[in-house]
Amino acid sequence: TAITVLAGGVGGARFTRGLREHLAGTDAAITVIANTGDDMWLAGLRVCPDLDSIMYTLGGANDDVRGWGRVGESERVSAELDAYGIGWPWFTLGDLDLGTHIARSALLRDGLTLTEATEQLCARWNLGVRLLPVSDDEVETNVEIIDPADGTRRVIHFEEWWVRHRAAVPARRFVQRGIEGARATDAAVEAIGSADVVLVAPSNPVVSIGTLVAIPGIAGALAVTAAPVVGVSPIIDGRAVRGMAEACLAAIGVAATSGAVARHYGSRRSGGLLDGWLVDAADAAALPGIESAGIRAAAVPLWMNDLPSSAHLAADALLLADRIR
Ligand code: GDP
Ligand code: FO1
Ligand code: CA
Repeated sequence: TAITVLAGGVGGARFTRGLREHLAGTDAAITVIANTGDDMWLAGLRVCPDLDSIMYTLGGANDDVRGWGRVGESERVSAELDAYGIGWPWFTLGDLDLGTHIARSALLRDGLTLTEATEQLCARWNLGVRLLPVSDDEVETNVEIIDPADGTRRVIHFEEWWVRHRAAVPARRFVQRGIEGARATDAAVEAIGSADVVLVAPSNPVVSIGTLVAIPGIAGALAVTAAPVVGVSPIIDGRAVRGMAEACLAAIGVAATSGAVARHYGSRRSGGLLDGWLVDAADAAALPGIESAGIRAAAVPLWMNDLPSSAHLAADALLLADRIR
């Protein structure tokens, strides 16, 4: 069986780690298509937060306490960059993490695509899954805010809104800079088309899955694939359990509930994304509303607190897909 996962950073990485665990010892092949809208050039280097969260988490090198970057990290180089006034002082590139960004930038400068560079970086980690960026083109999620200092409209990088302002400044809207001219990679389109099951990880519905699905080529591939498309809610009991999904949903006028996110994604039968949707046991009351929107739904525990709970969640997603097929 071929299983393709659409993923953002932390939620996508934890879910995929569970899926890999659940399928260990089988001949199932996992392909992960990762969001690239958070990517940026910083200090002359290409930084890809979601690809790296997945690579480090599956490689066993992620700092799971902090949630991002390398475990056992040090920050000597970033202090030097700060002293030169290079980069963003509020965005720390750790020394080990910088090794990844330097290697990636070297490969890109040699003319490799991001897909090829990612494959080469991942070869070192023995991930047991194929990791693909959704696009080789540069797409950058920006956030329109009203500057609290002077009341003017400003457009800033998503990371500035999230890491510098901690999402405390309301986002008026999200803009994917460069998306019109971008294309999904052939590899990503093919991974959706040839999949037996497509899973939408419990990732940020706006800036991770929203951006990924908006890349030209992805929605079309999802519309025609023979595989059932099953998603997992990133909202449990009205809250994003980690991260800033609530603030992102508010900006696009979607309530932070598992039912509202399902209806926002929509039923594949009526031009949307989903055939199936998992909500948490605490959200079982949302099931009828989701089903009446044309999406098969089930309530199961959605907390990915450790490897067993993540693996169990992945198994539940595959079970729902089996019931749809
Ligand atoms: P990011 O790119 O690092 O922000 O990560 P993602 O976009 O992949 O996912 C972030 C979202 O994952 C958060 O906003 C949460 O809504 C969701 N999430 C995180 N941990 C869990 C969990 O244990 N269970 C579920 N269901 N969702 C989670
Ligand atoms: N998150 C932070 O809160 N502070 C940082 O300084 C920071 C640095 C950083 C460097 C590389 C990287 O891949 C991720 C990094 N993150 C940092 C996490 C990341 O910005 C976000 O959590 C995700 O992009 C949110 O989707
Ligand atoms: Ca992200």
